[in-house]
Amino acid sequence: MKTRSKPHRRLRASMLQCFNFIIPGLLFCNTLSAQMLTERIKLNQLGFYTNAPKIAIVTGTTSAAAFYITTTNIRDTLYRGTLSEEMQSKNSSTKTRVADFSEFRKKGSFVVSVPGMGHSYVFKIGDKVNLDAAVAGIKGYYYQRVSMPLEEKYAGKWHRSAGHPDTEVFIHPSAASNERPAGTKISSPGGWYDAGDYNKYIVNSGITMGTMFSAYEDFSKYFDTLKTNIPESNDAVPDLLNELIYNLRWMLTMQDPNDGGVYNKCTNASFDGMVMPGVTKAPRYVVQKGVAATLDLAAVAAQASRILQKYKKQLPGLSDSCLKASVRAWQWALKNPSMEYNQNEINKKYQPQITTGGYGDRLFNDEWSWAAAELFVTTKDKSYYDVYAKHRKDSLSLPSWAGVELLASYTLLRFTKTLPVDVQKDVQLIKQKLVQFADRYISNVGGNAFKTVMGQSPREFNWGSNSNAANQGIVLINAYLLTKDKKYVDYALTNLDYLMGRNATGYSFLSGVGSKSIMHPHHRPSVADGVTEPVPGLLSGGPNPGKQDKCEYEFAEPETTFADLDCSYASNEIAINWNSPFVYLSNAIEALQGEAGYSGKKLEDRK
Ligand code: 9MR
Ligand code: 9MR
Repeated sequence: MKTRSKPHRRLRASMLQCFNFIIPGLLFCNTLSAQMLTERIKLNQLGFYTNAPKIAIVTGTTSAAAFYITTTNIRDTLYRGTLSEEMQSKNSSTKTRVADFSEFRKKGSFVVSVPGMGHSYVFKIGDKVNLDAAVAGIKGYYYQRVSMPLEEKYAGKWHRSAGHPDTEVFIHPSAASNERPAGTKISSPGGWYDAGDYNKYIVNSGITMGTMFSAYEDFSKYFDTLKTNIPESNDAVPDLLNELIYNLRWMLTMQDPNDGGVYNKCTNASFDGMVMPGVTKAPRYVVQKGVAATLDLAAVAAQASRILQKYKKQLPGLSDSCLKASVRAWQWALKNPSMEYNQNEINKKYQPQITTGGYGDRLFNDEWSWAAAELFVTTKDKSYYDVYAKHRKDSLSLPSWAGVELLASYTLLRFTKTLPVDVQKDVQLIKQKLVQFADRYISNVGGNAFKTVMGQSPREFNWGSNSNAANQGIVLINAYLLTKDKKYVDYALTNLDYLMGRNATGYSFLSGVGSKSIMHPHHRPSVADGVTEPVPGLLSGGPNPGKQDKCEYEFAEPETTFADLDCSYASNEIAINWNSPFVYLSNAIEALQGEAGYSGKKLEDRK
């Protein structure tokens, strides 16, 4: 059916609702319900690009066969579509019908209306529809900055004083060395708070920085002009890089200059209460060094060094110091290859007990391969490649804080053309694997009740499940960059749609963005600042049937175990390693909307 855009051909939406019902007495009721907002229609609450696939998911059983796209006052029907057959979700008892209106290409603001059910939130069709989310996701990091006040002109109503200064941080007994005995102090200011808590963890900073530096390397032209209203916005360095440099400088302070090893974290002994940052004056510690932390810093600093070469004038010495730090970290790891950060073991030996996040990774192959790949691409020293090849696995897996090998693959693929010929051949195999990895995700969408890549298996719903959705999107974007096949962009977009509302919970998981976004994240400033709205631009962890926080949940199935409650750190905390793939995905989609364009065909017809 064609779009009815000419005014004289428009039908009254209310009449259309009623045509579906034979009994005239129902006419009035149905008109009313059509005018009521329903949360049963899940969609990207921001909207859709004009030429992109457009899908809303109607949840629950309905006798309606059709849906309508109407003006926001529900008066004028501009499009009529047929709802799909009912589908049963694999990840909960939710039943769905798909409303696919991809062929509707009118710009403006609309709602989806289903007879007998009501209408959706207002959404837009046009250009740059996800830009607010993309920019907010980057700005989220500014709000996480540790040792500086957030001024009102950048932070709006979430302005606050500086948090932890971290200029006097104790060497914990687990971290003691000859040059730095237990109880002596170092300075380790700046960086971002990890999450809803007030500690700073190198392992989690590793994947976070790598993901966003990769976003920059893949879309540098786009980021070079993107502004996020931060204190550095008027200098000659792109805002995204300035934000990353804020955390990078902190990471560098976590390296022991005496031996190149890197402390696992800068932390309180135990979690602060739900108060504003810096209110408690509990002592801060750096704890034992570890291979994961040290190799993560090696990887990040090698990548930073390569990127910041362009800014030697603006950032004198930084690129060079990063490379030095990276190589020294690498050498420390070679000398201490089995140094694991095991908090339980450490607590058996030393005081005070450290009970904040562990990020205790025991398997280092992926950190070796990632650090090696970054150092290889930056220095072109082939010996690093050999270490990479020795440690990499045969199959690809989605990145997580404990598994970073895919970041190595991305980097090698990004720079294939600059690599020696024999390495290029090897990298061709990685390309094949990555495209297969992406194709496998795509092949599952047809059977998914939400028509998203996310949700092909209940196992995807773990602590921080939303980062899985975003990281899958990155796999697809990389498949697009390698093949230039636009279908990968369309499928990546299904996961951005997921995060912005097309999911079983119906929430937009990014604070401050969307009609029904999370309001009560487990995030100390959002709880304690007295402002009704949570700090914006932060991605909630998402559905996690583990319920490790023992909060009260309304639902208990994999894709619905989510509570928008501040007690729920297992489903509704925010974290830097979850925001970063969101930043990559949302900004990649924005960067590609014009360049790649879309076919405008229905998603199902895109195979
Ligand atoms: O606030 C902490 C959060 O950042 C962590 O992810 C979570 C799991 O380690 O722990 C939270 O802190 C809770 C602690 O574990 C138990 N007592 C209550 C704390 C605040 O809710
Ligand atoms: O993201 C981490 C998740 O994979 C773990 O299962 C969980 C429990 O150890 O910890 C998560 O990380 C938290 C960290 O330990 C402390 N800061 C908040 C992080 C997000 O909840």
